[in-house]
Amino acid sequence: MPLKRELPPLFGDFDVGSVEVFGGISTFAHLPYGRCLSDPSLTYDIAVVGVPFDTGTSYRPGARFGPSGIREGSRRTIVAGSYNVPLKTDPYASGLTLVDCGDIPVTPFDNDKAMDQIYQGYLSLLDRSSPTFNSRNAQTTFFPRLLTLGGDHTIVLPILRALYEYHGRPVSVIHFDSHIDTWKPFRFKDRQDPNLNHGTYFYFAAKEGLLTKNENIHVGIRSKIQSPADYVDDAELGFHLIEAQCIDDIGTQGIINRIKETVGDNYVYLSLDIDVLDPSFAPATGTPETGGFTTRELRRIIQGLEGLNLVGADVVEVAPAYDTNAQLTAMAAADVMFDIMSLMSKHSLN
Ligand SMILES: [Mn+2]
Repeated sequence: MPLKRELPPLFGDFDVGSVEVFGGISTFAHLPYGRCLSDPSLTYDIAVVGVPFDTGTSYRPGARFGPSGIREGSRRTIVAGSYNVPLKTDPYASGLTLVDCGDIPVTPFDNDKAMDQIYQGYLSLLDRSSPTFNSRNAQTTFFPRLLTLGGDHTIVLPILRALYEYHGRPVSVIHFDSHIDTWKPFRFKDRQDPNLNHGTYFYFAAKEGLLTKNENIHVGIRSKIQSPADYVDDAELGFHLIEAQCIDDIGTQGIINRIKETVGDNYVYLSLDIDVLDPSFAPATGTPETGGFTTRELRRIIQGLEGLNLVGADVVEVAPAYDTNAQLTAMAAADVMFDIMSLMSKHSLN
């Protein structure tokens, strides 16, 4: 039976924006949700996508809940009121179309299958036109850009494969992490293939030619290693390295300068393991290491990367089950991601 009486205008007489912060269904920073994978006609300039995969983890599992955790942590980034003061920009007011595409479905039962699902999903999300860009920038080719919420770090290999296929050239990687993730993969005695996991994916990426030769850089490294030879192997794969304690000597600006000198005007992929932060700022992660950056230091460095040709980015290894009740890790991840989104919305690819 339809209602006979007329209902009062529920949202006409009070401030909807104040409820938006804590009410409603979570998308990243309250972006509109698009079913991008099932609807190829959906177009956007920048899209957020979750990859809930964590069966490449070596220590604490749980990063499959990272995408939903980071979305929850991003609630205070609202559509009306997100002017990014240090970056002097508001992505929502940029005129670009921003969307949260939800998650790429990935199986927890077969890692090879999951890698293929991520690759296919990412490629499908890249294969879109822009609703706003071409009319405003006739001289520049448009490429949609994806911000990925991980997931453990293994997911970066299929992402880099998709970017290589789409752009037809290797990218330079800026890798924020406490670990180098270029470790030589071991081989099970009864298996042919060397083992892909969240500490070896960059080894595969370099060997497959997905990375530029010598223009990639790790930032925030501080884990124990097997021997100093690990750093030699790492350099041979094309990586420069800034250790975490380096910040005491050259400061955030010194680190920004070294990153920019390394990647230049190459196409850049920014990959950020939340364990680059000190565990006191980000306890909820798979392989925590003490002695990391503060959230303020990390955000200052990210904010200093304006003007780079960012083709894509991720924040990975957020495992919300180990977070504080105050969601410290999820909030840090969300705010770092919003800074990266702000960088992208200010600067298109050229
Ligand atoms: Mn790590």
